[in-house]
Amino acid sequence: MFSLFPALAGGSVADRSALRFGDRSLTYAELAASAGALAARLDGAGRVAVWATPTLETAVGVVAALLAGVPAVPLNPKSGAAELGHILGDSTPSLVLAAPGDLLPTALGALERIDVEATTKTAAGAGAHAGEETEAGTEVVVTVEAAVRDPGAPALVVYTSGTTGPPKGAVIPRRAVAATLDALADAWQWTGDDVLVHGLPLFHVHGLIIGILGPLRRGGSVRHLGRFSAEGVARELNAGATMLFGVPTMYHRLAEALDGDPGLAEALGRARLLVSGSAALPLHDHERITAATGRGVVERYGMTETLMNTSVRADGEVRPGTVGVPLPGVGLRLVEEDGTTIAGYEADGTPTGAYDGESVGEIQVRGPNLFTEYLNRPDATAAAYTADGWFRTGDMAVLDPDGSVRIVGRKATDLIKSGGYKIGAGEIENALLEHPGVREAAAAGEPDADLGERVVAWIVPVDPQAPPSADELADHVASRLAPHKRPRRVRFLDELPRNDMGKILKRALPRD
Ligand code: MCA
Ligand code: AMP
Repeated sequence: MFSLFPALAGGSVADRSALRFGDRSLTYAELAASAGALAARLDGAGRVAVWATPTLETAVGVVAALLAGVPAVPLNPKSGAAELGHILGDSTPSLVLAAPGDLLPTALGALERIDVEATTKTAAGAGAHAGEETEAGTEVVVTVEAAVRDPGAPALVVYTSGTTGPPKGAVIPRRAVAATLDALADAWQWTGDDVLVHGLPLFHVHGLIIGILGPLRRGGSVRHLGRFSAEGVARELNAGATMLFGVPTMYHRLAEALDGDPGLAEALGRARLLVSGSAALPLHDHERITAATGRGVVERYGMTETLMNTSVRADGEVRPGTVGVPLPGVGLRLVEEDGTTIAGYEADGTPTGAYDGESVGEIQVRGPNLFTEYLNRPDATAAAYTADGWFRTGDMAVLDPDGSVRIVGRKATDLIKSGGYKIGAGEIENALLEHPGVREAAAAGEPDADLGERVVAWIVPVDPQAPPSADELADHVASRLAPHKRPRRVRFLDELPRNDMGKILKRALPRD
C-alpha cells in the first residue's frame, strides 16, 4: 500500500512527540487518533479548504485530508477579500477545516465548517498502554488510507503567484510529496531522530510540506514557534532540536541578532543542520552565521510547482552561493534562450555536458517531484512545459565546475520575492488600479537587506493635488490581497514611462 505517513500506522514511535506548537503537542498515537477520526469524516468530500493558522489544528487537518485522499487547499488566514474570493471560486472546496473558535471571514460563511479536534485522546481511550494505543490508532489510519491507492492522486492545491493575474492553484500529487521528502531525507541524512524547529507559515510548500509533513513522514518531531523569533529558535535548539528551516529573511535576522548574543551563536552551533530556502541567502549572512557559529547554512532550491529540486548535501561541502546538486530522481538541465541545452543531470545523477561555471541558462526540471497541473488552467499548464516534457522554472543559473547549481537570476522581472513570498507585479498593479485615487500604477521589486526584495509601487494619482497616502495604498493592497503583498514604498509620478506601444518601461521608473 502507498502510505504517506508510515509512522502513523503504528510501530515504535507511538509515544514520540510528533507535533508541538507552543505548549500543545501530540504524540504519534494521539495524532493518529485525531487525524484518523477526522479523516473518516472527510471520506468522499471534494476538495477541503484548511484555514492554515500556525497551529496544531492546521497540521491535523492537512494530515487527515491526506489520509482520506481528499485534496487540501491551505488558505492564508491573512488573505484579503479579493484573493480569498479568487481561491475559493477556483478551487470550489466542499468544506472548510478550522480550529474551534477561529473567526472566519464571510467569504467562507457559505461552506460547511468542521472544527478540527487536536486532542490528546488516543483511539484506545484514556489509560491505555502504548501498545494498545498504537494498535487502535493503526487501525483507524490503515483503514482510511488503504482506500487511497493512486500515488498520482492530488494531495494539495497550493496557490502561487504568476507575473500577471491572480494566483494559480498548483495541484500537487501524493507521489510528489513522498518523492521530495524521501529525496531530502537522502540529501540531509534526515531521520526520525531529528527534531525540527521552524516558524514558517503553513499555507506554502516550505512551511507545510517540507516543515510539517517532512518530519511526520520520517517519524520525527517538529516544534513550531507560532511566529519566528531568534529567542524561540535558540530555546528549541538548546532543548534538543537538531534542524532549523527558514527563509533568508529569518537567517538575516538571526545574523543581525548574533552580534550581541553569544548564547544564540552557541545554540545555532548545536544544530545538526541549518537549512535556508525560498530565495537566495546573501553571502554576507552566510559568512556572519558561519563565523559566529562554526556552522554553514545549507541551501536548497525548490518551487511550489516542483517541490524540491536541488540541495547542498549534508555529507558534502557547504558552498555559499550555490544550491547544491539535483536531488535523487530529479533531472535538471540549463537551456539557452534559443533552446540549446548547455549541460545538466540525468535523473540518476549522471552529468550531461560540460559544467563551465559561466554559461547561463534557464533551469528546467523533470521528475516525480513535479505538480500535475494548474487547476482550471490547461493553457498555463501547457505553457509551463517544453515540447519534450521539461518544466520551465524561469530561474537562471550556471553549473559550477564541481557540478553545483548556482542561481544567478530570474527570467521574469515581474516576479518579486519578498521575505521568501513570491508576489506578482501584475496582481499588485491590478489591486492598486482598483483604488479610486489611482489613475496608473506600476509595481516592481527593489533590493532590501532584510526581505531580499521589497515591493515598490509607482503611482499616477487621479488628483495630483490630493493623492492617496502611501499607508492608504498599502492598506488597500493588504486588505484585498495579503499583507505581505503590500507596497513598502510608494512613489508618486505625473506619468509612467511608456514605449510607443504604451507598455510601461519598468527599467525607466525612478529608483533610489
Ligand atoms: C503590517 N502588517 C499589516 C500591515 N502592515 N497588516 C495589514 N495591513 C498593513 N498595512 C502586519 C503584518 O500582517 C504582520 O503581522 C506584521 O504587520 C509584520 O508584517 P511584515 O513586516 O510584512 O512581516 P515580517 O515580520 O517582515 O515578515 C517576515 C517573515 C515573513 C516572518 C520572514 O516574510 C515570512 O514568514 N516569510 C515566509 C515566506 C514563506 O514561507 N515562503 C515560502 C514560499 P503578523 O506579524 O501578525 O503576521 S516559497 C516555497 O514554498 C518554495 C517551494 C520554496 O522553495 O521554499
Ligand atoms: P514559490 O513559487 O513561492 O514556490 O517560489 C519558488 C521560487 O523561489 C523559485 O523559482 C526560485 O526563484 C526561488 N527560490 C527557492 N529557493 C531558492 C534558493 N535556495 N535560492 C534562490 N532562489 C530560490
